[in-house]
Parts: sequence; structure tokens; C-alpha cells
Amino acid sequence: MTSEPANAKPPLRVGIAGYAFMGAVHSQAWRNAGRFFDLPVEPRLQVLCGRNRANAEAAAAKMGWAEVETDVERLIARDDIDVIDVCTPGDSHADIAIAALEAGKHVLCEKPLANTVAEAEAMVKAAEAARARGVRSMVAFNYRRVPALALARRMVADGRIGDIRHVRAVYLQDWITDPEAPLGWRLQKERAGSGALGDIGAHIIDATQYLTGQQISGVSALTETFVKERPLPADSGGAVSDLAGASAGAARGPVTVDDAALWTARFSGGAIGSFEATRFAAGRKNAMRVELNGSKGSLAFDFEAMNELWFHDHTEDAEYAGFRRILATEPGHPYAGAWWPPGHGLGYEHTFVHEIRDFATAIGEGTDPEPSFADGLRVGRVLAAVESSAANDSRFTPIAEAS
Ligand code: SOE
Repeated sequence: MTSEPANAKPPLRVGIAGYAFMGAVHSQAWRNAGRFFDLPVEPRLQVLCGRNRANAEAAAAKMGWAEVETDVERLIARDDIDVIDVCTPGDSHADIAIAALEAGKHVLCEKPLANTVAEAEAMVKAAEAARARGVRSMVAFNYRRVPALALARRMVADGRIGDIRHVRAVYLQDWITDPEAPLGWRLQKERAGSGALGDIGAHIIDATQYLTGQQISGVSALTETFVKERPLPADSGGAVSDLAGASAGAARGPVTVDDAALWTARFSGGAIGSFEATRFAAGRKNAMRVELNGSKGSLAFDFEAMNELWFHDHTEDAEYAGFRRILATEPGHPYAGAWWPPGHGLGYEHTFVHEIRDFATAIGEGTDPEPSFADGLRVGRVLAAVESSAANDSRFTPIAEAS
């Protein structure tokens, strides 16, 4: 019989629902977080859950999960699971997360938190009730964990760019510019809630609120669906990439979400912002860009060069001032010290390792991880206001407060 060493860390036994793109990247993060960061708990990849047993078993074997379940209710009912990681499409987030919280499991939930504000409100209620019993929850806005963006947050909080006047944020992808790209779940309103808006617009809403420390207080928006009908995906067995990798079948169906969304915004601290989220920016693969202009300087970031943060110090002598590139790979930069020597750089997957590091640390230390479900709800309210404004000829729409 093997026994745990006396100084072993308490295990954190994880059950993950979903194993496509997000399930795979979360799996990788659960596996590696404790190898690069000193966590107070030891994550164990216990159970992967997916409806199709053969596909789930193949995914579990590939990604290192010990067991498989095919029914999420059974997963949640297991007493050898401490955490439920929700990596399914948005239409099941509320049901899974609420059931898991009620069963006393900590919950990490992919973004957007839910497909509707009402669902997100119910999730916040469940999270708050569970919190009173020491159960933690977090919404997975991974871009907060890009070292360069976490550094930008620190610089804003330290006052390095002064009072923020302008927020300029875009999230540009191009994976459905081809009208024959199949109508996957991300293009179906009943599964995804909305299109580019909720999928990638949600990230720039969260990121700009996080960076500025201000809330978006109102928006004026327009949305467009350029390609109204697409081929339905051929049966993929459910295990392929849920982005452009899927193959098209013969039948066609209507696209029920936005392809692109644009909006202007007011922030609670007086800044004004412009936003663009699209999957039709040919040549832009994952260009999540943010620029902040403040009274004392500016910061600029582009995920396609994610190790770089650009900083202009406007208090310097104008003849020598200018944007300078900070390579966010120094040991003193957020998260960076756990990885490679300066200049060797990180990638997309590291942002999820950092997310798991923060979540597992909060669970182990009994603190509240961020962003909370309440933060996810706040993003959901902005998404709803963008849709409502777009449906009303861009009418300025204040963000509804909690009812
Ligand atoms: C697809 O558009 C997607 O994978 C998003 O769902 C993710 O949240 C983003 O990080 C990358 O693009």
C-alpha cells in the first residue's frame, strides 16, 4: 500500500466538463501549474466528462485524466471531486455551475459566464451562498493573466499614466471570413448566447475594466451578421477543434449571432472607450489589442506580440520621449519569474496555467479568487447593453444595475 508523505500537499481533485479547445487548454494548465508554481494544494486530474464515451476516453488518455464520466450530474455527485471546471458551450454553464456549487464543489467557469443576464444572476446567487460555506468560484478571463497585461494593471494602479482619458480596445480574428466555414456552436445563439460579441468582446470588456479599475457605465453600439447562412458541420464525433478545423456537411442553416460588434462606452471614472470585436478581420488571428491614454502617459498591448508592453511616459522631455517596449519577461514581472530566463517568452497556454495557479492558490489559502462570478455578471450586463443598443439604432444604453 502506498501512503502520502506526511508533508504532502492536500490534493485538489478536479473534474472537467468538456474537452474541446478550452478543455484541452485547461487540462494542460491543471497538469502544469503545480510544476512551475509552488501551490498550497496538489491538483489531480481526476475525471474528464464528455457525453460520448469513446471520444471522452481518447481525450482523457491524451490529456492525462485518470477517469471518465459521460454524465455531468454523476460527475458532480462524486465525493472524490473537489473542483468542477466548466469548459462547455455557454448554454450549459448555469446548470452545471449552480449544481456544482450546491454540491459544495469549487467552480471555475469559462467565459462568458452565461448566455443571459438572468442565468448569470442565478450563478452569482449560488456562488454567494456557496462562499458562505467556504466554496470558491471564478470566471475564466485568462487574458488578465498575460504578464504584460498584469504589468499594465500594476502600472495604472501605480499612477504611471495618470488619469485615464481614452480606452481603445479591439479583438480581431478571421476564422469565419470564408462564407463556407461551417456553422459550429459558436455561431448558434441558443448555444453561444451571442457571436463575436460574447466570445471575444467579453474579453476586452473584462480586460479594460480590470486594467482601468473602472466599470463601463453605458454603451452605444452596432452589430452585423455578414454571412446569414452557412453549411452545418459534418458529424465530427465532437472531439475536433470547435474553431475553423471542423468540416462542412451538405445541409445549411441560419447564422443566429453577430459576426462583428462595435461600440463606444463611458467608464465610471470619466474615461471614454471604443471597442471592436470581429471574426472578419482578414489576416488578424488573435489580435486582442488595448491602448490606454492617460494624463501622464500611455500603454499599448497586442496579444499577437503578447510578451511586449508599450509604454510612453508623457512627463519626459518631449524631444526624447516616445513609446518604449517593455519585454514582460523579467523575474519581477507578474508570473514571469516562474518560467524561463528573460527574453525567452511565453505563449497563450501560459495564461491558463497562471489562471489555475491563482484559482488553486485561492482555494488552498481560503481567499476569494478573481474575477468573481459577480465580475462575470458585470461583463454580461455590458454585453446585454451592447445588444440592446444595437437593436435600437445605437441608442446610448446605460448598464443596468443589479435588480
Ligand atoms: C474563439 O474565438 C476563442 O477561442 C475564444 O473563445 C477564446 O476565449 C479566445 O481566447 C480565443 O478565441
